[in-house]
Amino acid sequence: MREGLIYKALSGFYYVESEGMSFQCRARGVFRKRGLTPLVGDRVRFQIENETDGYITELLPRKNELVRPPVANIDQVLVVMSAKEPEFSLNLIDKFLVIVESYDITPSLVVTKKDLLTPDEISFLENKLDYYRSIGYQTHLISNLEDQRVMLDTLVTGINVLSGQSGVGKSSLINAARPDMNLETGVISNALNRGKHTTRHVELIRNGKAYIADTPGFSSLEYAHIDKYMLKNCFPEFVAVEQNCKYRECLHVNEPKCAVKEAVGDTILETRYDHYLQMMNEIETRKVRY
Ligand SMILES: Nc1nc2c(ncn2[C@@H]2O[C@H](COP(=O)(O)OP(=O)(O)OP(=O)(O)O)[C@@H](O)[C@H]2O)c(=O)[nH]1
Ligand SMILES: [Mg+2]
Ligand SMILES: [Zn+2]
Repeated sequence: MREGLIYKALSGFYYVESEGMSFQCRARGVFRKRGLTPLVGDRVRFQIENETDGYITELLPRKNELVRPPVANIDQVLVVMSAKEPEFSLNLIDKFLVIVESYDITPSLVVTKKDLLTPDEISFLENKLDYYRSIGYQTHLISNLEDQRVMLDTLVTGINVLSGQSGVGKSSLINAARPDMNLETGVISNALNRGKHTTRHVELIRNGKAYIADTPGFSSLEYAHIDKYMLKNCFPEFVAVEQNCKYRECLHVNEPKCAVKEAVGDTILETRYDHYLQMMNEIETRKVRY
């Protein structure tokens, strides 16, 4: 019996890396019966049939997993957003950060396509990004190959997931690190100003001690697992001041003497608070789905 890491899942096959070799594996039916699906990032035990094929017999315990993109055992999520094309959105950034925080995974923020901005736009954006730095997120505004390489120094040992809309430049970033991989990158359609979902499967690519997961761009964000008490804990700058709220269970919405509300516009960025209220509202009004 061997142990290995699933680095790619495609068309019912799991590609497992073990001791420098790659095996194309199927999962045994027992997984389906138990409702378990192996994910990219899973450590597994497998039985080999020959030099290239095998079947997975056991999933080793996961430390975490994301639904979208489907990856297990994540050490860092790089939330990738473009400065332009597709349009920059603080709203999407905040939603993304909340989702990653809700799984107790470290997020950091990468804004691409700096080269498409004027100097004024750059300083406006840097100013916003400084706020995210001040609340503890590693944040990079990058453009060309050189920036991309510098950014890759921030990868942590283990599994780093690139996550963001289609067309923001996730695969381009990996190509900067591993030109030999020659991942397919897409063009932005002019009419819609967004990507065309060039990447269609999740794949881990090794860069030294780090793995980077290239993922398809998402088209919707899933936060059905987040309730309003979890939500407020996903804003680190709220957590930092909430001991000064009058009520211990303060949700920072209508309560009097709320330290979070008092800090909005001062030390807390208004858009962050607006997006918090918006997500809170979506959580409170969401329908129970069967
Ligand atoms: N101007 C500019 N274009 C970039 C930059 N990074 C990526 N691009 C371009 O943006 C387009 C989309 O890049 P991809 O790397 O395919 O984007 P992706 O995030 O992998 O998209 P999906 O696979 O569809 O999720 C390509 O035409 C890239 O050449 C950048 O820093 N500046
Ligand atoms: Mg891609
Ligand atoms: Zn409060």
